[in-house]
Amino acid sequence: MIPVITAFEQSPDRGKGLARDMRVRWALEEVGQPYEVRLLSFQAMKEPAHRALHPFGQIPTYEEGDLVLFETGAIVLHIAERHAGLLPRGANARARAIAWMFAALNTVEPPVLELVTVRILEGDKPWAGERMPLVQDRIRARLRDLSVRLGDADWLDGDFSAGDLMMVHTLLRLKPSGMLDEYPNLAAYVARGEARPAYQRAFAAQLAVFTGKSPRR
Ligand code: GTB
Repeated sequence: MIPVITAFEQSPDRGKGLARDMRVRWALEEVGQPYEVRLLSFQAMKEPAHRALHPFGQIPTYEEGDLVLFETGAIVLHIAERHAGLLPRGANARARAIAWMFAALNTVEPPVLELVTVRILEGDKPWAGERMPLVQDRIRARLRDLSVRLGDADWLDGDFSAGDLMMVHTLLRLKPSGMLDEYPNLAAYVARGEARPAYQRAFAAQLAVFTGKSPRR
């Protein structure tokens, strides 16, 4: 059964791979599972037909036969549990890889999203200039700890896993800020993720939505 995911018809990032369908595309590419994409306008995302799949009217969703999923953490975990390649075989190592997925989503991503909020949604508020350094400090605290834990390893816990996939994609959102470069091992970690052939294929596919040119496979 070929899964169908949803993505932005017109991504605000203009194909930079920052929208979260990229995580699902990347996971599917890592495990070699072909997929189809249904593109949605902002209006269609809020209509009842899509809200039946995603209660918050967002992308991405994942449909596979009778199964409908939303939330990238749940979707990537589902893919990783059903295919080889994104979770270790050993029970303890597997649990630790899943813990890194949660760490990306629950511990690292919230302050990263605050940066976007203060820049874009609150940028015109008189207090935005004062709030920015507070938000940046919270991000640096997470990056410092993550950098120490990663050390000179390639991936967070042994081989590349769904935990790294979620963490790399979360950190990518920081690239334009320059903050990642303050932690060279994290910048190299993200670059290693981006260099993976599966990432490259997923990136090309989402970029093609923006450029209108089909990706070369
Ligand atoms: N927790 C959910 C998950 O992980 O699946 C969050 C899903 C989500 O935030 N979806 C966003 C969405 O549908 C798209 S990815 N937004 C529309 C809405 O809420 O109405 C977030 C995103 C959007 C744009 C950029 N960008 O332009 O750089 C990056 C990331």
